Amino acid sequence: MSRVFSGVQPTGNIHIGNYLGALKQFVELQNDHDCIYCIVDMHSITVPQDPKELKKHILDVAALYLAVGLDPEKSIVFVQSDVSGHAELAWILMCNSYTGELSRMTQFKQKSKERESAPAGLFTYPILMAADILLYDTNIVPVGNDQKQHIELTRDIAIRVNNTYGETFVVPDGRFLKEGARIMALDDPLSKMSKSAPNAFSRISLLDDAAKVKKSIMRATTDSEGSVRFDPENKPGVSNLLTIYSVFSGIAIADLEKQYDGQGYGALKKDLVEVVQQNLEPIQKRYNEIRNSQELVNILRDGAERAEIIAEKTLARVKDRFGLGL
Ligand code: ATP
Ligand code: LTN
Repeated sequence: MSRVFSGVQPTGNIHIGNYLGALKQFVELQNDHDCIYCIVDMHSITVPQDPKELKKHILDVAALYLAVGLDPEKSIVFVQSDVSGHAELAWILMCNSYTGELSRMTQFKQKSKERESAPAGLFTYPILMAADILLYDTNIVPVGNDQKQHIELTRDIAIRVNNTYGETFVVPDGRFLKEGARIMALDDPLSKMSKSAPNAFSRISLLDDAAKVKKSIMRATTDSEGSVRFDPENKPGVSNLLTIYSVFSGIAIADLEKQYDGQGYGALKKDLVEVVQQNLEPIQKRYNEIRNSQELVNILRDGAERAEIIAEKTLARVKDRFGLGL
């Protein structure tokens, strides 16, 4: 069975972009793949975090993983910092990566632009991500489109090490969805929906109540044309709403265009509010059941133990290839 690995940062509540672009795939893959899903807390400290909030968000994301349908019987679910091999392998990979290739990463350019001086960890972030993936001999990495460049870099590093030190790493492939891989911000359909954007109405979090969902969608930026048509270039706002509608409801975009032909954006938005609320309801119910349970902690502990066994094997192989240790 091929191995799947992916991660989400505990930097805030998961939004429908994370869900439609990544988590929905996680759940689909667990039936016929060997899946490992991680809460990448060490990635989140590449920008300052409040320690209390971070601890809380780790459990929030873990509970959401389970609430959207990840089954600990089928998938390994764990917290990155519980398995020290991630940091260890990252160092080895760092010594086999170049500052030039890291400077080209658009996420680094964007995130470092926002601050006066950038932490070194923000620069080496993609290498820790490569370590996460390569540590588990991963074949497939389900992620949103924004991670394409990081996956390419991971592949480059794996191929480079294999060429220099002999077959060491499995070279992974990214898995990107056709629809949902890039959900845009509701207030600015030219930027991706993001956990960290200051305007809370720019996103819908999986834990938002009905009133917040309604307000965010009814306020969403559209255009002045008034016709419901999928055209991301000229009508990014309406196209984004159609994508969200389609992925949540399973109705093809072309059918939605027909259904709302001749109606204004009001009708589309009103129905979308309902579709989103209906989808979030069971997720929130399960989340509330599990969030404060001992079961959640036990699942993460057990996940870390299982992950560590695989990680240690890979690390031993890597150290041997590099001539490290006794
Ligand atoms: P931030 O929003 O704070 O920049 P993030 O949500 O991009 O953070 P992660 O939590 O690590 O960062 O992302 C988890 C997964 O969700 C990744 O696979 C990422 O590609 C995907 N993802 C993030 N934003 C979107 C989006 N707007 N549309 C689709 N997928 C997304
Ligand atoms: N960089 C990713 C999160 C992430 C990840 C990973 C995804 C860290 N390590 C390994 C897939 C595999 C992000 O910001 N979305």
